[in-house]
Amino acid sequence: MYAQGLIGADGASDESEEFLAAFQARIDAEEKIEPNDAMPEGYRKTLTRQIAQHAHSEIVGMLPEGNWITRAPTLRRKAALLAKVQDEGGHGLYLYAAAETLGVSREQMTEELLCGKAKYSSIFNYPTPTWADIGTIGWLVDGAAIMNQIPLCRCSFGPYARAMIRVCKEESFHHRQGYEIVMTLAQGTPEQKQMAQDSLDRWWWPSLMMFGPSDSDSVHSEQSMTWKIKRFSNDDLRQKFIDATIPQAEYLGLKVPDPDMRFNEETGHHEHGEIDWDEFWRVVKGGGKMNRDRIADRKKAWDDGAWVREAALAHAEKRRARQEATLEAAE
Ligand code: BYC
Repeated sequence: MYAQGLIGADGASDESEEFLAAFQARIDAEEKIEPNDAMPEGYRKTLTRQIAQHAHSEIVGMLPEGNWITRAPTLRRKAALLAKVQDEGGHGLYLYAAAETLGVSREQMTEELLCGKAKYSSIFNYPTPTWADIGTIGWLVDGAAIMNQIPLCRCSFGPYARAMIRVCKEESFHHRQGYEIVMTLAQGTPEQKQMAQDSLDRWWWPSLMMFGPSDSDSVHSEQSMTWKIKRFSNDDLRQKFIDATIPQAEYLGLKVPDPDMRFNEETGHHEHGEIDWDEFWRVVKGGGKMNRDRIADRKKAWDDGAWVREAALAHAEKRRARQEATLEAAE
């Protein structure tokens, strides 16, 4: 009767019924689980998977926008974009640190990303051909991220929940700066407005796909919700995002590229047309326009940064040796 809450995410568990029931009771009582607490192996694995994927997404998510830092139209835009991309790097680092508390090393996660084995959000495999894409990413991608991540501030695993509080505050600034870019374009010349519309056309469906497969195809949702890692299903969050975003598009005088989108007076929700799940899975499996470039760019950044890591290690070693020598001299 309780079984789906007791089995590890890998479908197997060595833990006793009593242990698993006591763990679930802590979750049900809204207690936070901390790194040194006993936890089912499935819980540890699910969180390691999700947090690592989330960290990779933040790190790869720097690339589509980083591309525009040198081409931002004004100094003000450039400063804001630079700060946003740095924030994303910071989010990646908190999240790698949160995943490390579960026993996986940063080196392992980095290695997996660089050899193309790790998953990261499908959204970052699309190109950013115009400046409007920087606005649209802030408006839609960060908007979707906030919808998905606010509930993660109440995740049952303490380090993840705490990291998400700061992440969400920063995402909310990103969302506003993106919306303001799109608003400026939408209220500008006809060409600028068209640029904003074209960008919305490109990013609308990929943004809906960010929330993951529909509930019927989401393999992890049920267990993750029982463990209070996730608080809402993929479809529920997608719906909340659509309901919040359609009025924003209307205010801008832009139209989402979905001929079937309609407002249902009875339910109070905007109903969307069919999502192209074949495209989603193609991108998730590495077939997106930018998958290969993203990993190649990350690898180049990693290789180019080798001297910084080596210098930091050499400096730490020098300090340690100096401290040891001082201690020995004092003895
Ligand atoms: N892209 O059973 P499901 C950001 C995979 S960062 C790729 O529903 P789950 C931002 C899923 O991993 C954005 N893969 O899984 C950064 C699973 O595969 P595996 C990222 C996806 O975990 C910079 C399989 O499909 N946000 O926002 O219960 C700038 C079955 O899915 C995707 C986070 O990571 C996808 N879109 O639910 C701006 C938030 N969706 O592992 C913004 C935290 C699903 O079995 N993560 N898959 O091989 C989550 O909330 C959940 O992991 C998801 C998926 C809702 C994404």
